[in-house]
Amino acid sequence: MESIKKEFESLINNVEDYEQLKQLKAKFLGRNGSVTNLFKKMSALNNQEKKEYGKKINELKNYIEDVIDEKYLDIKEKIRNKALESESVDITLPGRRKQFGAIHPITKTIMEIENIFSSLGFDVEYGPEIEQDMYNFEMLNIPKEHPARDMQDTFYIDDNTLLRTHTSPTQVRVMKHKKPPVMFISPGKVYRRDSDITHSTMFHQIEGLLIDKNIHFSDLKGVLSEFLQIFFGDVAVRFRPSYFPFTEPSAEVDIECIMCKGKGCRVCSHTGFLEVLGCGMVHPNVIKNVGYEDKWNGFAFGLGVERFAMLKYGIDNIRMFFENDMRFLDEFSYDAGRVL
Ligand code: 2NL
Repeated sequence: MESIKKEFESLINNVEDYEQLKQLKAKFLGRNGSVTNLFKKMSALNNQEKKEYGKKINELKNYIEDVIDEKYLDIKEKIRNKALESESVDITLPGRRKQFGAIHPITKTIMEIENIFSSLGFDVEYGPEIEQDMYNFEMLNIPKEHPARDMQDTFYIDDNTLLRTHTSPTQVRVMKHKKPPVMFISPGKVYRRDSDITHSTMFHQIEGLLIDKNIHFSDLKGVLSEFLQIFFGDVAVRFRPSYFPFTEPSAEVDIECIMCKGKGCRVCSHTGFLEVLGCGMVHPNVIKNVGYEDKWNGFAFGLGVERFAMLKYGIDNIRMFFENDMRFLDEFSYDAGRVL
């Protein structure tokens, strides 16, 4: 028994994993194990000897079992420590946060502008992007030889069909089927054969139209000044004479430069003002073309959504809107103002 115990003690020290431990257990306690074989020898002994001898073997057996159990726990802990070391977690890393969706800055700007005009009593109307020459040009008093009608400036599908170059055709369509008075804006995509850092072949426009009786240029000034001050904050607004075939008189509207507050900078070409809108009193020919009686009159205006979004959010390249770089779009997400 002494030599079995010594042998066991020297072998157990070299055991490193479960497999070796299992083999060692079989060698001593298994069906043909050295301790098990000691029990088999007991049949040759008398009762008194059996009692003493049996007690001693049991003690040896219990001792071996205890040491094996301890070794088992020892191996288990070693495996766990090794895993903790190799699979360690860097608790200084920030947690994974939920990704929030974002409204595209162009959509966001359209929604803001729609909200302002809704609050002033305007409806919102949409129309097709593929238009007829009739609605896009003819009804709007744009003469046949006007450069905008040229193949160089407009995407034609056939002689009479084209991608709309402004949202005015939607306004013509509404006037054709709705009796006056009307007041609404029409947002949407428009297309022109032009592209550089400030022009894209597809861009977004919002046009507005108000037709009633005895409408004056002062009504136009009041509505547009109010709108611009709600959208950009409390800025100075100025109206300059201009020309459009579909309005008479026509004007362009400038706001005080929001980058330099009117002092003069690169953005406003050192003029202190930014051009943001085109507008005017609807030309009598347009009133006649849609079938309205000449007692009706009103005003109209048009603006480029990309330009409004660039000025409001300080974006200097129009292509940012169409590249869909997640780092850019994420700036407009619900989560963009997060505090880490
Ligand atoms: C600009 C100029 C403008 C209009 C659009 C309009 C529509 C109808 C009748 C008369 Cl149906 N006018 N729209 C009028 C003046 C200017 O847009 O610079 N847009 C970016």
